[in-house]
Formats: sequence, C-alpha cells, structure tokens
Amino acid sequence: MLWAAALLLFSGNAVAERHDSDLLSFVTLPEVRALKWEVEYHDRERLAPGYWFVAPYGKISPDQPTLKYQQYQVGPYIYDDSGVLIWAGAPLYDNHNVFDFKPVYNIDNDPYLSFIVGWEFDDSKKGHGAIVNHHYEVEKEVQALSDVHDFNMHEFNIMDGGKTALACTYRVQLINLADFGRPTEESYVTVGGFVEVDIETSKVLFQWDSFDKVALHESNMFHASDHPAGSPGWDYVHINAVDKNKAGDYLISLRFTDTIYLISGQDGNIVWRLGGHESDFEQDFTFSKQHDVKFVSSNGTHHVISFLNNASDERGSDERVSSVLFIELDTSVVPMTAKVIKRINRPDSGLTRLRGSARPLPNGNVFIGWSERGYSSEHASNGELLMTARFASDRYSTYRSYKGEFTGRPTAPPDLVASVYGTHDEDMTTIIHVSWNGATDVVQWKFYAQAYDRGQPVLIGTINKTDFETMFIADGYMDFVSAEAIDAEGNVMHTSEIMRTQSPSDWKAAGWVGSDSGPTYDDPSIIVAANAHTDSTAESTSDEAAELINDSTSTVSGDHSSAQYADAKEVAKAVYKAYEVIRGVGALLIFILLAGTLGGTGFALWRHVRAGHFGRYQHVPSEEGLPVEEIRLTSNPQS
Ligand SMILES: *[C@@H]1O[C@H](CO)[C@@H](O)[C@H](O)[C@H]1NC(C)=O
Ligand SMILES: *[C@@H]1O[C@H](CO)[C@@H](O)[C@H](O)[C@H]1NC(C)=O
Ligand SMILES: *[C@@H]1O[C@H](CO)[C@@H](O)[C@H](O)[C@H]1NC(C)=O
Ligand SMILES: CC(=O)N[C@H]1CO[C@H](CO)[C@@H](O)[C@@H]1O
Repeated sequence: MLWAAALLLFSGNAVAERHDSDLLSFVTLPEVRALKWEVEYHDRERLAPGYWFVAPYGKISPDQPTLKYQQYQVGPYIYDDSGVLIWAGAPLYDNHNVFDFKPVYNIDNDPYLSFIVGWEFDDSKKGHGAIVNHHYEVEKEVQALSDVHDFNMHEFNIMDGGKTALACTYRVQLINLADFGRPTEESYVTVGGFVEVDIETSKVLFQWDSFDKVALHESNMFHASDHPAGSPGWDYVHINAVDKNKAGDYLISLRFTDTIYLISGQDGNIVWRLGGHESDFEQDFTFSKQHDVKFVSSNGTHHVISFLNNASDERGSDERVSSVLFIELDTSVVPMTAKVIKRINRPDSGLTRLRGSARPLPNGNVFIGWSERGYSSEHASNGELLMTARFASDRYSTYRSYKGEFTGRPTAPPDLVASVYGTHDEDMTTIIHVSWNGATDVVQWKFYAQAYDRGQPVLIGTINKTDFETMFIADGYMDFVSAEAIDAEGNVMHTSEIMRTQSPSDWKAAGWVGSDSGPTYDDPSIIVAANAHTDSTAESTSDEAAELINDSTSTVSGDHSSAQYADAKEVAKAVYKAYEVIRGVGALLIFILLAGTLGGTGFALWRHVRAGHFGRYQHVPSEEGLPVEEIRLTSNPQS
C-alpha cells in the first residue's frame, strides 16, 4: 500500500517534469519543439490581418550550455492568428534567449525582423541587437556598448530609414547621498539611460543617463534611510522603454520612478515629466510600473502616447488590474493636461507584474502582450475584446508580443520526409510530410515522384497547405519524392530537394506477404495514369480505347478496377526494369527494340493512357532526366 502510494507520487513527479504535450512536434523538423497556443476568439471577423511575433524563454538569465542534445524551443517564433507555427527561429541563434522580437516596417519597402540576442551565460558575449531580412538572413548586428554590462534586454527600437536604433543602457556609478540628506555618504547605483546608435558602425550618436538628471528621491524603490550599497548598487530608476518623435526628442519610461519623461534631443534636459512625484501635467488618471511607452502621434504641442500600466511589480500591486492606456497630452495649455483617451483592462482581470507591450495596429485594433505565459489579447479600437491567446505551457513567457503583417521567403528549401507502407505490391501507400520553416503564404503543395534517380519528376498530387506541416498520402510505392510550394497565384515559390522514401529495414518482419524480394518502386506516371483512368471509367465507358484494355476480369460498372490497376503496375515495373537495362548499356536503340517486345496489353494500355488522358498529369523540367515519356512514345511501333 505504502509503496504503491510512493510509486504513484514518484511517477506523478516524473510526468510533471517530462511532459511535452504543450509542445508541437513535426516529422520534417524533429529538432524543433515549438510551443502550442490556446486561442479564444470573441469576434474573429474583426481581427487585423497579420502574424504573432513572440520570443518564448524559460528564464531570463541564460543556461550554461550542456553536451546533452537539446531541442529548439527558446528564441524568435512567428505564428499565424490561429496559433499555427510559421517560423521557428530558435536555430538561428542556437536556443539563445531573445527579447523584443518584432516586425519592422520603417527600413525600406521590405519588412524586416528585429530582436535582442541575450548575453552569454559566462558573460563572454554581451548580447547584441539583430536585424534579419525576410529571407531570415542576419543583415545587421548592433553590438553592446563597452561600458555597459550587456546589450540591455528591454528595447531595440529601429528609427525611420533603418540608419539608427535606440537601446536602453544600465551603468554602475558611485553617487553622493546629499539628495537623501546624507552628504558625507556614498552608494553605488545602477543608472538608467539610453543611446541612439549608428546601425552600420554601432557608434553612439546620442547618449543620456539618469545620473545627473533624475534625483534619488524620485525613486519609489529606495529611500532616505536605506543603507548604501556596493556595486552594482541601487537600481533606482530602471529604464525599460525609449522612443523618439519627428522633432528629435526622446520619450522614456523609468519604471522605478513611475514616471514617463520627454528628453530634449538638443541638450538632454528633461522637458517634462508625466506621473510620479513631480508630474508636470494635470491628469485624470494614475499609473505605475509602466512598460513599453511609445509615441502614437506627436506634433509640436500634442502627443498621443501608449503604454502598459502594469500597476504592479515583484513587491506588490497598486491597482487591481493591469491595463493599457492611450494618453493625449496637450502641452500648449497652462497647466499642461494629460487625458485618458482609451483604457483597455487585462481581459482576465489579472495583473502583469513584469514586462508587457501594447501597440495600435493599422486598422485601429490594439494588440497587447501581457507577457507571462505569452498571454496576449487583441481589441477593437473601442477596446472591445476580439481574441485572447496564451501558451499552452506555463513554463514559458515572452517579454513582449507583437502582431503585424510579414512576408517570409526562406532561402533554404522546404523540408520533406516520405515513407512507404504496405503488405502487397498492390496495396502500397507512400506518406509524405512537407514543411517550409518561415514561409508565410504557401497556399498549396504539389508533390512529385520519379521512377528512378534521373527520371522525370511526375506530378502525383496537389493539396492545400493545412498546417505548419502538411501530410499527403500517395498511392503506390513512390520514390525520389519532391514537393513544390505554390502561392495564391499558382506560382512555384520553391522546390524541396528530391528525397528517397524511407522503408522498413525488414519488410517480412514488418508484415510483408508479397514476393520474397520485397516491394519495388512504382513508376509514378503509370500509377497516376491508371488512377486517372479508373477515376473516369464511369463517365467514359464508350471510350473506344477502353475496349483495348477490356479483359474478362474487368467490371463494366466502373468501380475502381483493381485488375486494370494491377496491370498498370505490372507494365510500370516491366518498363522500369527494361529501362534499367538500357541505362546499363546506354543505348537508346536497344531500349526501343526491348520496348517493342513488351506485351501488347501494356502498349494498349499505354496508348489508351496517352490518347484518352493526355494532359491529366504534367512534368517538370529536370536538369539531367531523360524525357521518359517521349522515348516510350517513339518506341511504340503502332503509334
Ligand atoms: C497638433 O495636433 C493638435 C491636435 O490634433 C492640433 O490641434 C494642433 O493644431 C497641432 N499642432 C501643430 C503645430 O500641428
Ligand atoms: C483548397 O483551397 C481552396 C481555396 O481556399 C478551396 O476552394 C478548396 O475547397 C480547398 N480544397 C480542399 C480539398 O480543401
Ligand atoms: C468488355 O468485354 C465484355 C466481355 O467480352 C463485354 O461484354 C463488354 O461490353 C466489354 N466492355 C467494353 C467497355 O468494351
Ligand atoms: C489607480 C491607482 O491605484 N494608481 C496607483 C498606481 O501606482 C502609484 C504608484 O505606485 C500609486 O500611487 C497609485 O495610487
């Protein structure tokens, strides 16, 4: 009894530690275990077009590398708004934590992706900002500044034209405590600031920090009675966002002063403060511990800004629910005014203690990342809730989440895996899985097979793309399989490599009851033609050519004629074997002679196939492949 209970307890723990039902898995990309989503739609029709951009991580500080094999889970990921995976970006930076992963539209006419790559576990690398193009190639890496301990994880904000970027900085300094009435004492503090850097050279063009601008008493984190600290000291302001308007002034968020500041791009002075102890505005609302402060619009006198009012942090809560606020600031009046023009509360009435993001979308909707467990929501412009989503896993979070349109065109070809099953030559089935990591608008997949390595690829099926990975079931034993990704206009976007079909290593042991030598590949053109014929027998029983293949076993009723089908396969194999011989000798003439001696049934069928169903299947050009069909036609003495 006791040991049974102990066993139960033990197995329960083991399951809890190892469970992976919250992760996706793919035949084509077994190394990727991307997170699953739980999505709830309230009004799907009104969602903005676009994809989700998230960067899941387990914990912010990087893990020590291990020699054990690890699958890809952590890093930049794109999903569509049903939670279907579009791009698993973890391999790009080998499972490194990345932050602030988002689509970027202000560089040139193409969309880009930007994110912050986290620091190395042993601090050997400080992390960097990365810009990736729509082929998923790294275009730029902006390095951390030498005097900060890492490339800060909060912000990598690319300015119009893509020449410069804004980033937050943290730096350790010794400060005199005169502001706390203790002029004879000193403490270490971590000052918060930001830089505008040249993306090409990582050179600093503008630098600001709180050291001589924001006094200690503005902080809600440290107080006049606190003991002085050694390095790295008091994190007294905690900068977590920076943006810039057309006038060249910077908008920053200091989380531990509960204040948003406008910093002059001319001289670095504080132009105004919103919130905190020293707000310059008459305001009809409060906020605290805010995140992701951004300009929505800004002219000389009026600004609209958005931010996440988490109203909460690790130590406690100031409000019962976190919210996103859109605030209109009028700086042309005295006193200046700040008014809430939109407030969107967290849909589950929860509190976002850490992190988060909020962005208006082009159609007026608002997309919000509440961070923990990837919890995100989309709202209509009036705040109405349209959708919520979160990771199925409670083991991951994302610092921010974004939505936006994006066209991904990976340079790497689609990945394809094929395998074959069956017990007899007549019941062989080939299962094909295909995916194309990062491709955004594949509409269909076209599948091809070849009769032998240099054979002509024959179209064996066209199906709609259904998920990240699409499965296709092909009749017969297809080998040398490939797939084309097709866009909405029917254009070929890319073609996979030609893959050999995986088969059981011991057919007999696996249940094979056919010939001792095991199954042989089918010629795809014959299978396709035979299927096309049997599919259409019902409609065209009067077809003159059909008589030629009429034998005593065939049924006139038009159901799937297994005899014809088996014949077709026989012919396929005969032709295939003949061709194998030809290839060995290398003489077309011999092939013609050999082919001429093949059974009349085969040729009758062949002629029927060509006559009655020309155009039912197609070929794609092959570099090396001989045009098999044409050779056979020429070889037919009756045609
Ligand atoms: C700025 O925007 C406000 C509100 O839209 C408008 O009333 C004001 O005239 C604008 N000022 C300038 C200088 O364009
Ligand atoms: C494939 O997609 C097209 C376009 O969306 C649709 O009309 C068609 O019914 C789909 N075919 C299947 C088999 O689902
Ligand atoms: C096939 O042959 C049978 C028996 O000889 C005959 O009754 C039938 O009409 C033929 N069917 C066709 C399609 O010619
Ligand atoms: C509405 C509300 O409770 N706002 C609070 C936000 O946080 C600040 C600072 O912590 C509080 O002073 C406000 O009361």
